[in-house]
Amino acid sequence: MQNQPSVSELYRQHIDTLQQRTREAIEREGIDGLVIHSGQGKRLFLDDNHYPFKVNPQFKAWVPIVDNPNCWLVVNGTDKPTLIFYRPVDFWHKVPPEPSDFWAEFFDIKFLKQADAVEKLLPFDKARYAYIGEYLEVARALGFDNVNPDRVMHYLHYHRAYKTDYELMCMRMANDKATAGHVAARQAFENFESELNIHLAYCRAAAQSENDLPYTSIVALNENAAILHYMFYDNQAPIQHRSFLIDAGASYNGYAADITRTYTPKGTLFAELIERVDRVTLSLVDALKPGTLYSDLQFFAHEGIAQILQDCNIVNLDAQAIVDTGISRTFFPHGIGHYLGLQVHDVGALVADDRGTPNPAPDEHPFLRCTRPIESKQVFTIEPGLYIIDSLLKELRASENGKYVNWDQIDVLRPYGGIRIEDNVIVHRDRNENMTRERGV
Ligand SMILES: [Mn+2]
Repeated sequence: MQNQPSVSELYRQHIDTLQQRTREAIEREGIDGLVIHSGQGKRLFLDDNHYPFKVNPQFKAWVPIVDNPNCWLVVNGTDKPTLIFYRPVDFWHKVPPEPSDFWAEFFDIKFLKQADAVEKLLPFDKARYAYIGEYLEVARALGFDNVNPDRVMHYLHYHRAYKTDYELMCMRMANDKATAGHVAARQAFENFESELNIHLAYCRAAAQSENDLPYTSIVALNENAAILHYMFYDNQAPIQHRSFLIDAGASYNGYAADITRTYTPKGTLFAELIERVDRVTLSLVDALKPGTLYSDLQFFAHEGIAQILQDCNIVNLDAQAIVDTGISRTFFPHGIGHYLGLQVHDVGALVADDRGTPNPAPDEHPFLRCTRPIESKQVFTIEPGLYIIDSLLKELRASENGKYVNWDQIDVLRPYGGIRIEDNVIVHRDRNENMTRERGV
């Protein structure tokens, strides 16, 4: 076994990669550099409270500061990047300490005491720089005319699909935390806890507060598992714990994990369905290979789900016909997965090139979130599902194809809601690394 490179060494290479991407992006745009804004606090309407701060992903791509608004980066791909670090005198809020982490040595750090005094720390010739951030009125007031230019954004987003070794390390750490949460959540389900208590058990084991998590966890018992984005935590335990779907992640240095599991006691048809969907997930992970189109996995997934619907007598057709008639889409109505990284649904996935030429999802699978060929250094989720969604089934029942469905089986399955099983996978040149399974979840 070779010695593992240190975090500092991995980060040095990461910064080198970002510098090189910046050089290319600003050359294409014909400018001298980028000014990247971490963001600002956002106040609630008619209130003096703030929403939780969510940092600009273009900012956290450079530096793992996710909790400090009013910071700025000035980068040109050649000079050492400048970090303008906000440290107000403030007895109301926590003031971040002076940076001393592994990343600090890679920046020229300037301190900013007052958010609105940043102008004199920014480059003088604003016309030669582009502002990258959310606050367009702030950019204009500071004198930036070039704001989030398409050419730059397309270039950066496209190349962000190729993760650096530092980023892969961060994503493994995020999977460490999330899988610890999943183990605890499963235990809480087996202890017949409420959705809220399961959620709290998850946060405690992942050692993250709700604001640290990369997205709102889905913690769904019984029928609620059929609601794809169920974001409610019932504080009453149900009378019966038939099934449990949890879609929950964790963050590390700004990088996300995004994992889903579904559980039920052994011995039922639903338990068999979970086992079968799990096999579909694993076979799709095996199909992730450099050179394959990610969209092909969407078709493989429908074949797999259709086979289950046939084998378990849910639909009285053969698997190919279940796909061809579109019936499989009633049971699996979402995309097979997405890029994962600084954002849970990471960017740059629906384009043909680094100019941003659109390459949208096919008409029959509008929710597919990636149409690029699979390449090494990319990180994907794989998340097939099988759900009993009444609104979609109602349409199916009223259609020509309604006669093929075994509605008695639907009635048996309805109280269990649905199934989704989602892994996080790094594609290497010669193998896949299933970060989630390797952690025993
Ligand atoms: Mn996902």
